[in-house]
Amino acid sequence: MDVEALAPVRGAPSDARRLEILRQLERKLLWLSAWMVHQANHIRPNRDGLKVGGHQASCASVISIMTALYFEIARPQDRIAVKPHAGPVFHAINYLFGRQSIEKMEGLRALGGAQSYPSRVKDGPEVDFSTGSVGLGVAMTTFSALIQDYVRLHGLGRTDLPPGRHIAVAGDAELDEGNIYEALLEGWKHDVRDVWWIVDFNRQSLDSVVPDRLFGRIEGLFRDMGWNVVTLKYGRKLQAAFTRPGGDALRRWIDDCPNSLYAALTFQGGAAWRQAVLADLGRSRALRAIVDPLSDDELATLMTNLGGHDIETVIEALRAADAEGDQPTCFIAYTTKGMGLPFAGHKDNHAGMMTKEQMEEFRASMAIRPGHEWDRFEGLDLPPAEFEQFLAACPFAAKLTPEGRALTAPLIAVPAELPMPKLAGRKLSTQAGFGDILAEIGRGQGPFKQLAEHIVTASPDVTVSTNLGPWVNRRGIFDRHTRNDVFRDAKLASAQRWGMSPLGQHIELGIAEQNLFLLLGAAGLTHALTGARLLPVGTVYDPFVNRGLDALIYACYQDARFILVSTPSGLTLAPEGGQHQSINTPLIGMAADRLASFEPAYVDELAILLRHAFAHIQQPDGSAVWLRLSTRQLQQPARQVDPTSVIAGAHWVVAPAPGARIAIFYQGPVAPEAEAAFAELRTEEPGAGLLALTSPDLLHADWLGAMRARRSGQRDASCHIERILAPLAPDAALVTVLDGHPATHAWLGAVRGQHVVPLGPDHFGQSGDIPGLYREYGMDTDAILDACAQALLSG
Ligand SMILES: Cc1ncc(C[n+]2csc(CCOP(=O)(O)OP(=O)(O)O)c2C)c(N)n1
Ligand SMILES: [Mg+2]
Repeated sequence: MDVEALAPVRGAPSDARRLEILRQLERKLLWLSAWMVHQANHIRPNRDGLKVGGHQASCASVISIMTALYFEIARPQDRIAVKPHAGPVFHAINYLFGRQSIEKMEGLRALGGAQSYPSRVKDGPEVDFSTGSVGLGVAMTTFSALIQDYVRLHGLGRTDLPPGRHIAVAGDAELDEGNIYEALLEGWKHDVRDVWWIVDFNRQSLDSVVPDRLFGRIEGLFRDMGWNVVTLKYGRKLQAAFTRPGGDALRRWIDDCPNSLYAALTFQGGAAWRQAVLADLGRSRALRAIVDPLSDDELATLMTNLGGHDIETVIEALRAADAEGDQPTCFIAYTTKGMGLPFAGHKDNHAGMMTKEQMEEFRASMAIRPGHEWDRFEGLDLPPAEFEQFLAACPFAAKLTPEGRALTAPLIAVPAELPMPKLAGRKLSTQAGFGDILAEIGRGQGPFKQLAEHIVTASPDVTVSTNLGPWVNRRGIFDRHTRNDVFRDAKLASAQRWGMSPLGQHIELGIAEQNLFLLLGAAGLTHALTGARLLPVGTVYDPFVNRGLDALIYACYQDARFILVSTPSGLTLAPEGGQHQSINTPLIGMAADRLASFEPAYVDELAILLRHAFAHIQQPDGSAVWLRLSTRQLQQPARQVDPTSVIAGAHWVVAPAPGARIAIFYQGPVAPEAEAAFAELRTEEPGAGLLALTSPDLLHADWLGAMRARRSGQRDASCHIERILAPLAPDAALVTVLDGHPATHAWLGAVRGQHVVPLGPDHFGQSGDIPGLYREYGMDTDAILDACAQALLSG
C-alpha cells in the first residue's frame, strides 16, 4: 500500500472553492442530522407514545468540527471516537461517503436502525469505538494509541499499513468524568503519542450551562500531563473585529461575559446582543463604529462567531498540530450548543427538538423540498459531479484495505493442552496455578512460542499479588523507552525483574481499574483496528471489578476480546476484610453480555478453562472471558475431568444414583466444605451426587437458549444443566454453595421445578480466618449439612 495514496496532499485551506464546498457540507450535515432526529420523532409512526429522542442541539454544535475532521483532515487509518450525541452527524457523514443507508438513518433509534450513539457492533465497520457512557470513548483513544505502539514495537502489525492517529471528538461535559483524568495520568506515564481530543466546548451539559471557573483549570491540567493545548476561541469574523479600533474592548467584553449570559444572549439574538454590548460599551465611538452598521442578524452572527464554528479556524488548527508531530493535543473548540437552530444557546436545549413549525422554517432556509429530504444533492448549490468528486478525493475516503477500514487478523493457534504445573498431592490455589501456567507459557517453548508472543498482560498495580510476577520475569515490562531495573543493577535481591523495554509484554498500570478495562478494551480490538491479534490478559482483585465496571461493560459492549482474571475473590480472602470481599461479582458475570464467566475450584479445571479462553476470545462468535480465582490453597485431586463439561459449566464429581433424592453443588474454593459435607451426607443418602459448578453463567445462558428454541418449535432442544440434572429424582433437593451471592444458584431450581437451598454470603464480610468466616456466613460443612437436612425435610 502506498502510504502517500492514503494522505493525498490537498491545497491550502484558503482555497476558496474548497472552502465553499466545505461550507455546503456543513449545511448538509446540519440538515441531515436535524432531519434524522425530527423524522424519528415526528414522522415515523410511534407505537408506544414514548419520546424517541435525539440531540439536535448537540449535533449542531459539532458540525464544523466534524466537517473539518472527516472531509479534510482525517485519514482512513485514523481511529475516531465520536461523542455519543453526535451520532446522527456521524451517520450523515457516512451516508455522504456512501457508507450508510437511508433506511438505517430513517430507522434512527428504531430496532435495526442506526443507533442513537455510534456502536461498533450494531452500526457496522465504520465505527472505530462505540460511545455512550460519557468519558469512556474519549479515554479509550489514549489506550488504543498505546496499544497501536505496542503492536508496532513488537512487530506484530501490518507493515503495509501506516499507523493512524487516535482522535476523540468529545463533549465538554465528558471532561467532568474522573476516568478522563485517570487516563491522562496513565497516558503521561506511558508517554502516549498520536492522540487528539477535540473538545466541543459548548459550555453546556445536559442540565445547564457549565460554570466558567471550571474550565479555567482545564488547559493547565492538560499541559501538566505533557499535552499541547490549542484553544479555538474566536472565529475569523470576530478576530477581524478585534483588530479594529475598539476591538480590544469588544474582546475583553466577550472574554468577561459569563457563559450563562453569553448563552442567553445567543438564544435571544441580535437585538439583545446590541442592548447588552451597548449598555457596557456604548460610550465608545470606536465600538459603535463596529456595532452600529450591523443589522441585528449580522450582529448576532458576529457575536457568535466562535472558533469551533469557523471551519477555516478549525482546519488551520488541526493542520498545524498535524505538522507538529505526534504530541498529544487537546483542542478546545468554543462552540454554541444548537448553533444554527432556533434554540441555539438555550440552557434547556440538550434534549430540545424543533417543533414541526420550526422544522418547516428550517427546511425552507435549507432549500429542501418535501419528499427530497434524503437526496444527496438536495439543498446544495453545487454541481453534483463536483460534489461527488470532492467527496471521493477526501483523504478519509481512500480505501485503507480492499475490505475497508475494519481489519481482520489470523488466528493464533492454541495447543490442545496448556502446560500444567505438577498437581498430584500438592496444595495449590487457582491463583497460583494461573501464575504457574502463564509462566510456563512464558518460556515460549515449542508449541507455545506463538501463543506466548501474542499474549499481552496488564494489571493495575496488582501484578505481583495476582501471581503475574513469574510471567513478567520471563517476558518483561513494556515501555516505549528502555529503562533499567535499578534494584537489579544494584544487585539488590528481589524476586521481580522490573526492567522495561519496547519488547516487554506486560503493561503495568497505576491503580485505576477503569484504565485496566479501557486498556483491555483497546487491546481486545487490535485485530479489527490494526490487523494484529493480541491475546490480552488482565488481572485485578475481584472486588475491584466493581470499581471499573462501567469500563468493563463498555469494553464488552463493543465486543472487545480479552481474558479477565479476578483474584482473590469472595470472603475466602478472609483476613483482608470486608471491603475486599466480593459478593456480587458472580452475578455480574452472569448478567454481563459478551463476557463468558467461569470459576474453577481446582487447577485442572483452570487449565482447561484458560485454554478455552485463549481460543474463545479469537472466535468470530466468541466473547471476552472472565475467570474468578482464589488464593485458598486446596489439595489437588488426582483425576481426569471432562473438558467439555468443565467448559459447559458443570461436571459431576460423584454422579448421583438414578432417582437420587439430593445433590450438593459447589462452586470455587468452598469445594473442601462441600466435599466434607457430601461424605457425611452419603452415609445417610448413598445415592446423593456431588456437582462441581464451573460456570453458572454458561449454564444459565444455555438453559435460556434451549427454552427459547423449544418455544420456537425445536422440540428436541436441550441444555447442559438439564442433562446434568436428569439422573436425579424429579423432586430431588439441591443444596448449592459458593463464595458469592447465593442468587447465583437459586435459579437452578427452576430448571426442573426442584427445591434449592442456596448458600453463600449475602452480606458484606468481616475480617477473620476461613473457618470463622465460613461459619459466620453459613458456608461451612455444618451449614451445608443443615441445609441438606432442611432440603430433605421440606422436599
Ligand atoms: C456516564 C454517563 N452519565 C450520564 C449520561 C447522561 N448524559 C448524556 S449527555 C450528558 C451531557 C453531555 O454533555 P456534553 O458532553 O457537553 O455533550 P453536548 O453538550 O455536546 O451534548 C449526560 C450527562 C451519560 N450518557 N453517561
Ligand atoms: Mg457540552
